[in-house]
Amino acid sequence: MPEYKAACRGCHGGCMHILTVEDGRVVRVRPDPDGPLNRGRACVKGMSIIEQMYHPDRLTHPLRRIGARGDGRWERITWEEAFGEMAERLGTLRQKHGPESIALITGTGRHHLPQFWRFANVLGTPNATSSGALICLGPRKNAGDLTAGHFAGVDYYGETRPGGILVWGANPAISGADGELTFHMKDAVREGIPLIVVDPKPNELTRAAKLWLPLRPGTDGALALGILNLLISEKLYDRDFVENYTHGFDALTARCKEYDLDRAAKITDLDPALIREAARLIAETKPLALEWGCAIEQSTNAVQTCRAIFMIPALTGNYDVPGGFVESMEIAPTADILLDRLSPEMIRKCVSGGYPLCDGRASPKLFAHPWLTMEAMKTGEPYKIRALISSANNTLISAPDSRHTYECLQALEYFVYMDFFRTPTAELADLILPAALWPEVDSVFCMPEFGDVAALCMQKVVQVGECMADEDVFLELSRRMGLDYGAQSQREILDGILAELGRRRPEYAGIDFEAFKKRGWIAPKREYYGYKRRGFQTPTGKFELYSTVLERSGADPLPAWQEVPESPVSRPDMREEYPLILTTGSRTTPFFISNNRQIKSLRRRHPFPLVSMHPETGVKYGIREGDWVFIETARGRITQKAVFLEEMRRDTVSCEMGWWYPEAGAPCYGWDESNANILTVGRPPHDPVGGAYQLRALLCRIYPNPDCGIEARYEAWMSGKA
Ligand SMILES: Nc1nc2c(c(=O)[nH]1)N[C@H]1C(S)=C(S)[C@@H](COP(=O)(O)OP(=O)(O)OC[C@H]3O[C@@H](n4cnc5c(=O)[nH]c(N)nc54)[C@H](O)[C@@H]3O)O[C@H]1N2
Ligand SMILES: Nc1nc2c(c(=O)[nH]1)N[C@H]1C(S)=C(S)[C@@H](COP(=O)(O)OP(=O)(O)OC[C@H]3O[C@@H](n4cnc5c(=O)[nH]c(N)nc54)[C@H](O)[C@@H]3O)O[C@H]1N2
Ligand code: SF4
Ligand SMILES: [Mo]
Repeated sequence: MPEYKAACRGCHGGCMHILTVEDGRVVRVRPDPDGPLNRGRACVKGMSIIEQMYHPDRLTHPLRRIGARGDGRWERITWEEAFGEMAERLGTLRQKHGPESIALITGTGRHHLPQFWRFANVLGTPNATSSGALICLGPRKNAGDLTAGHFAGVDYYGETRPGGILVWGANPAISGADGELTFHMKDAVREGIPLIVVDPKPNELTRAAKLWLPLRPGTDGALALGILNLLISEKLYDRDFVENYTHGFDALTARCKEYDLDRAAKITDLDPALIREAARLIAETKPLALEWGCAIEQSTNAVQTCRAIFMIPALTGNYDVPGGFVESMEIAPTADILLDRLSPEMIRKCVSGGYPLCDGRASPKLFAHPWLTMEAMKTGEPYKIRALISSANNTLISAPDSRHTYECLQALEYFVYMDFFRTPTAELADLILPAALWPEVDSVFCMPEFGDVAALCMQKVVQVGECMADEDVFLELSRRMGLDYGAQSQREILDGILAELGRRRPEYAGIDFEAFKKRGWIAPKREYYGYKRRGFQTPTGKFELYSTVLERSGADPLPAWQEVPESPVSRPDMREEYPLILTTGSRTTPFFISNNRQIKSLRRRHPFPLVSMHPETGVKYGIREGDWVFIETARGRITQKAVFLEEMRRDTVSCEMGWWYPEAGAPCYGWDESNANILTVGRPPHDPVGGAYQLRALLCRIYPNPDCGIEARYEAWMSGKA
């Protein structure tokens, strides 16, 4: 039977698997022992792909709404009809109200992201957004670009092993390095590589750590500045790096002085001795790598916090050294997003909120602000957004302030939604399009942001129903709308990427996509100390502690920290009603954000959303372990099931994100029962640099939910009775 090598995208991806095909169906999937990143390993998400592909609820053809919006009534149509309708409706709006009246939304990193942005630019709208970008990776990536002209990650793949890993606001034993494979962090724990972990909640990494700093949520920036202050004042930094390769050390020194040990300890609610010990351990550990996550980005301090944390491994001499915090390799480019198609007038019209990293001032890439873009649908401010194209985004679950999202989506004139399954968000659309899963897509997969240590091949090995890859939809829609997409086919784009790869690395020249499918991947040897050869790719050519780009765009050139808008400190008036700090997120192995809840083999592993708290906190509010609990903020309430963790901070509860219940049925699927974003804030104030909003440090109260029917409904569904 034919076998194919294909890169898995059950998370952000990176494992190579071998797919066996029989009679046009994938019948077997096994991890490729030679996969350069996974080496024969896989997780349950990847291994459930056959169940996902042939699931009875999988979308396999386009659907058109026939009832009122959100009624749950749909009719099957052909792709021909779907493209005809989209071209006509979107074409009319574009002509009558301008391309900016059409917004696009996506989510976390998926194979077609470059084509998503390319389509937006070709259509001529500046209003492309994502419920990930501004609060996930964007701040870290931008912090890297602003400071070093580059992004960096842990050197898991080189010959030298890290001497220690600083894990900050991330749980890579579950989430992976930005979703790329969890195996490496688990290996590090097994090998006894020392960890320093900054996280308010205990987990397997905090338990394995040499030092654990359970700080008050939302105070990461103050801790980072406090640590920098100690590194500088105690002369624990790398003199050669500071003197020869940095810009703005004196200014940074002055700024950090504002965060002396006492102040940093007071703000973060940590023992000053622990912070001091952490600074010393960071300085002693060589090579030290940094593994950081979205927890530090989901607050109004996102970019400056990321900048401060980014400086820690660098100032201690671990930047781009073997086994340290290393630059991504830029093996191949991603598909060109044709940014030059947007006129300056259109760029000015972007619903960016005026944040320097969104409006083009501090970053070449334009980002519409997701919450403000939603708001424009409802209020018409600054102008009305009338149509939305959603590709890989369950907005109602993943965007902040879900009730607001619901109202805004209801106000749309035209809404196209593309996914593998019907979701709560899909039910609000006019047209639902069936997307292709990873074994049904051809692509060259590099993640320049995440280390980019290999170019991997995704390949279409079968066709399921009428499912189509998002990138093919964008290409065809451009053709139908008479837009110049700049390429005749997806294959042409892929061959172009491989040709550029061959120019950058001549040893791989001449490999086209057909040849690449047979190879499966390209994984060159890592190089280090790029900055010594060519300087830093910043305006000064140095590692910019003082950012000249931020200075020019009117933002604070130095890392800074401010209390978040909703915390026990900034809102003492709310304390009585909402006495606890709430953080949301905390990934789980079987699920990827809001995906996979209908995949029974995965759901069985983690049937219900869990809210973690200290046992004494539970008892104080009348809760026993295993109870369903109401979690309530000023925005609303949801319910999740209580877990007691002895080492948890007593003032903090942590709930899971991404929950909806396919078993509750269309059109609502229990979208507001356990969805963390019912509780979060999307409106301003935002992060002044990058527009991030508050998902991690909020105020809440908790109390028992004695009549919860979620478990009974689940049991009925699992046993096939519902
Ligand atoms: N409260 C709270 N909210 C959060 C977070 C948090 O920690 N707390 N995390 C945030 C983060 S980090 C992120 S990145 C965002 C993520 O937000 P999203 O990326 O919107 O995540 P999902 O909710 O999983 O929605 C993705 C949808 O896309 C579908 N999908 C997956 N792959 C494809 C594809 O290739 N094509 C198409 N057409 N569809 C596809 C999935 O089936 C799913 O329904 O959520 C954010 N929201
Ligand atoms: N299995 C699986 N893997 C995933 C995903 C998934 O849904 N499932 N999602 C992918 C995506 S889009 C992303 S962005 C990444 C996210 O992966 P991570 O960045 O690891 O995100 P989380 O697991 O949500 O949260 C990480 C840690 O932040 C802690 N935390 C909460 N609040 C704070 C705070 O204020 N400060 C600090 N320092 N820590 C805090 C939490 O307790 C948690 O342990 O994972 C990716 N990988
Ligand atoms: S870790 Fe990610 S890439 Fe690897 S098998 Fe799991 S879902 Fe697939
Ligand atoms: Mo994310």
